[in-house]
Parts: sequence; structure tokens; C-alpha cells
Amino acid sequence: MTSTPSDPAPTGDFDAVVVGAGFSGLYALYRLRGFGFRTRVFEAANGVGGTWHWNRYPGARSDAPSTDYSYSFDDALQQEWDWSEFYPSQPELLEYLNHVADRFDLRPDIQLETRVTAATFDETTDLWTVTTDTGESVTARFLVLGTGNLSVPRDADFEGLDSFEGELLQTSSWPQTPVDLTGKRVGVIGTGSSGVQVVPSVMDAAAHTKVFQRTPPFAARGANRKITPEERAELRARYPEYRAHARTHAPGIDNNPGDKKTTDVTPEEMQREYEERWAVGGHSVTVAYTDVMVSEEANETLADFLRARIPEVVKDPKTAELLTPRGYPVGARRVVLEIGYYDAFNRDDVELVDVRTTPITRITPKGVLVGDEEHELDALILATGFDAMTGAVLKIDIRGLGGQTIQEKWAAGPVSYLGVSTAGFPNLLFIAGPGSPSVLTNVVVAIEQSTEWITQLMADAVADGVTRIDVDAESERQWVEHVNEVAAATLFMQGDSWYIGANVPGKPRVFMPYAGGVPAYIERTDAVRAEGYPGFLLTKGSDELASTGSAS
Ligand code: NA7
Repeated sequence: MTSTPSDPAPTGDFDAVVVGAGFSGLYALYRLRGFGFRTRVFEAANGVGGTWHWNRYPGARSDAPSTDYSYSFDDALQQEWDWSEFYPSQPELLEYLNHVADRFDLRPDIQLETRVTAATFDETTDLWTVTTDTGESVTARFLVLGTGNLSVPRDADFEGLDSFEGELLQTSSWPQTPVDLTGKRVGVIGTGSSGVQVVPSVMDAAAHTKVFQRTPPFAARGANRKITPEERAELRARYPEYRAHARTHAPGIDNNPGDKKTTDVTPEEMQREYEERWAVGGHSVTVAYTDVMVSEEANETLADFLRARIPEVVKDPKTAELLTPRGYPVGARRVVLEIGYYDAFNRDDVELVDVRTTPITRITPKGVLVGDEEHELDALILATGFDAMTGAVLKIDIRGLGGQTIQEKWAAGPVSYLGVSTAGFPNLLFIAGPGSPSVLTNVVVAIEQSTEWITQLMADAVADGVTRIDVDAESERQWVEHVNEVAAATLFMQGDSWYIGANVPGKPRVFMPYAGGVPAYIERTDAVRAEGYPGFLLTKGSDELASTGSAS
């Protein structure tokens, strides 16, 4: 598309504005450029990387292997990049994403330190007006949200937090300057993935580490290791083939799912199977049997197996028991990968504080008050999670048709058609949005698939002279119903997880991701494209938009 200020047709300052420069936004920019779209990416941070820019706490790493947790769209890229470890660490992921930005010369179209605060759809021009915290206002045909599903920290609502006189740190916005915890009494609140990673990574420096645990997570063994040159060469030889194969698995990753139910095997066979997978490490143990997320009895077999591993490592029986998760199905809250977390509690200078029986009363100037016991600290690390999936979207004042806000539209929880778009907000597209497999998968696969699909839709629409892509409300209703039905058939609803918004007080309890798996989702979205986008309302504008040419 081309446009000059004197053009009579309102094509906007940009063809597309993309929000966020993490895995999603970088790839969206690459794809949109390929279609000839004039694109501007706005990123609030002072660097690219999204999650991996912000979550730079010690020990941060992906719990998907580096061979999966990386882009597949360019074979030369995957052939030339050397991952050093099985699970990629935050510094390496950030370096990788910076490499991607440079390699594809993406930076000229990325505006850093610019947060999108509002976006309003103009019904007369079919353009979005996008406003930023730097006082800029630009217009664009499309608004693509690559804002991340775990990017907005949930409010740290501890009374007295401001009064803390020590160093206050948050895993999700760790300082870019070095943090020295040497000799300090450190407290960590939260035992999800972030807390479980940060504890073993700060305890050596700290004089004493106290872990404030409300809900013990189920954990799988994170068998991290260096990747050998032989392994790398072997993988490179079959990389493209492996990538295609990974997309045929529900989580977008081949973690060796079993094809039997727990009821098809004897208890001895089951134990052996779990043990073998435990020895391999990673999430493979959680997908040994097909009925684990649908049958409570099946789920309990895995839960029992994982619980039994804890006292094998943790020597003090009382601490081991406190670390043992009970009362919710394994997998209903995200299973963490532990690398040295349980073993940390065998040290004299690491202590577990139960804040379930007696919750945190408040933060004091000197530390954390639990009941009437004050735990004095020099540094407090909050690993208290995110306002997942909708947090970043709802932070923007987005106004669609008739001035409706997205906050009004999603008041009872997010609704979308295919996780791509929501009715009444034309030309607004989500990357790996609520209603898509997103966080239940290797998220890089979800992001690539979603970005490819969305950008193709945009290119097809423009090639056809379409200026407005909206969603048919009935199609949206049916998709939401399908997402809910699929979730209802699982045990996912039985955990107070961020998947259902349970970690944020007052948030509607709705299962947000699509639990049908990557292959089913690809099949459905591919069919929608092949059939000419049923469920979307594609309107040709009166203004003549120049075609960007056919999509690749
Ligand atoms: P999570 O998994 O949401 O974990 C947050 C933790 O913080 C969790 O253990 C919470 O306990 C705890 N928390 C939150 N509020 C409190 C209070 N008031 N008192 C005590 N403990 C509290 O976030 P993460 O950052 O670890 O991981 C998020 C995702 O990022 C992860 O799943 C991966 O996908 C990557 P609770 O469970 O609410 O009892």
C-alpha cells in the first residue's frame, strides 16, 4: 500500500500498528513487511524481547526446550543460531531475540519506550487512531496486539508494601542494573514458575532465603544440560521436518505423548512408565497417559507419582510435606519445572514459610508479617504472577463500533472468534489471543501459527479491497461455546489458576485458552481460510485501497 498526505483515500499513517516487540511483535513485523504493509511497532520497554526483556531475574528460563522455544519460520536462522542449553536461559533468549531484530533489520520500524494507551476505531474511514504515552497519535488500518499473555504483573496487593525499607524486587520487572544480594536476608513470595526458578538462583549469594508459600505447585524434573555439538548437528539435519512434526502434537511440541489410558495398564506398568519419563525429565511425565486431564482417577495416579518424588529429595519430612501439593488436579495449574528447587530446602540457610495456614498479614518496614510473626528481610522478591491473557489488552482504552470499549465487551471474560478477533472491534487482531491454544502450548508455535494466519487474513483482505474485517457475533458465540465445551470436558476448571483468572481478585472466572490442542486448531483455522473466511464480516470500503499484491 502506498499513501502520501495528499492522498484522497484514507489509508492511514500506517497499514498496521503492532503493539509489543516480543516473539509476537517481531514476527508480525517480519510477516507484514513481507506483504508490503507499512508497519509501526510500539514497544513500552527500552529494548525488544517482551517477556524476556522484563523477566530478567536470576534463574529465568523457558520450560520448553530451546529447539522448540525458537522461531521456525526461517531455516537459515535456526541453522545458524547455537543454543547452548537444553532449556534456554533468559540472557540467551534475549540475545536471540535481539539477533532476530538485527538479522531481519526490524529495528527501523520499532519504536521503543512508547506505550500504546488508547485506540479508537473510526467508522467512517475504517482506520484505528492509536495513541501513545509519548503523546503521539497515528492512524492505521489494522491494530495487531502482540502484547503477550503473561506480561502485566497482577497487582501486588499486600498491605504496607510501600513501607518496606529493604530492597523490593519483582521477578516480572527485574532491574536492568545488577542486583547484589550478597549477604542479605532475602524473602521470596510466590512459588509458581518464577519463584521456583529464582529461589535456587539467589540462595548462594543470600545470607538466608525465606520462601513464602501459599500453594505448593506440582513439579516435573527440569533436566537441564548443555547441548553437545553432536546433538546440535543431528538436530540441524532434521530441523524443518521436526518443526512440522511438532505442530502435529497438541502442545505444539513432541514431548512423547503416550497413547494409552491409565486404565489400559497395570499399576506396575504405570509406575515404570512414569519412572522412565521422570528419568528423561521435562513435561513428558505429564503426558504419559491420555486420560490424565479428563479423569480424576487417572490424574491422581500422576499426582501421587509426583508427590512421591518430593521426600526423595527433601530430607526434612515436615518441609517435604509442606511442599506437597494436594487438593487440586495436577495440570489444572501449570506444572513447574524444578531445577534445584526442592534440593534448596536441604540447606540450613533456606527456609519454607507456610502462608496458607496463616496468610501474610502485611509487609512491614522490616520484612513480612505472617500472623504475628515478623520475618525480617533485607530484600523482598515478589514472584506473585500475572494478570494473564487479558491484562495487557484491557490496559489499553480500546473503543470499537459505537464507541463500545473492550473493557465493556469483555466484562464477563474475553470472547473472540478463533482467538483472532472480537465482534464489534474491526481490524483488531490478537496474536495467540484468548480462545486460541496460546498458553497451553509451546507458545512460540502458537505465536508463529497465529501470526501467520492473521497476517494472511489481513493481506487477503487488502488484496480484495476489504477495509473492514469484523466478526459475526453468532460465529463468535459458537466458538466461545466450543472453547468452553472443550474445557468443561477436562479437569482444567478445578484448579484456582491464572488460566481461569482465579489469581486476580474480581476477575471473571472463565477458562481463557483453547484446550483443543494445536492440530485441531490448525485444522479449524486452515479450513476457515480455505473456505473464504466464514464467520468474518469482510466489508469493502468506498475508498479505493491499492492492493498489496497476493499473499505468499
Ligand atoms: P504464578 O504461577 O501465577 O505464581 C504466582 C505465585 O505467587 C503463586 O505461588 C501464588 O500463590 C503466589 N501469590 C500470589 N499472591 C500471593 C499472596 N498474597 N500470598 C502468598 N502467595 C501469593 O506466576 P509465575 O510468575 O510464577 O508464573 C507465571 C507463568 O509464567 C508460568 O505459569 C509460566 O507459564 C511462565 P497461589 O497459587 O495464588 O496460592
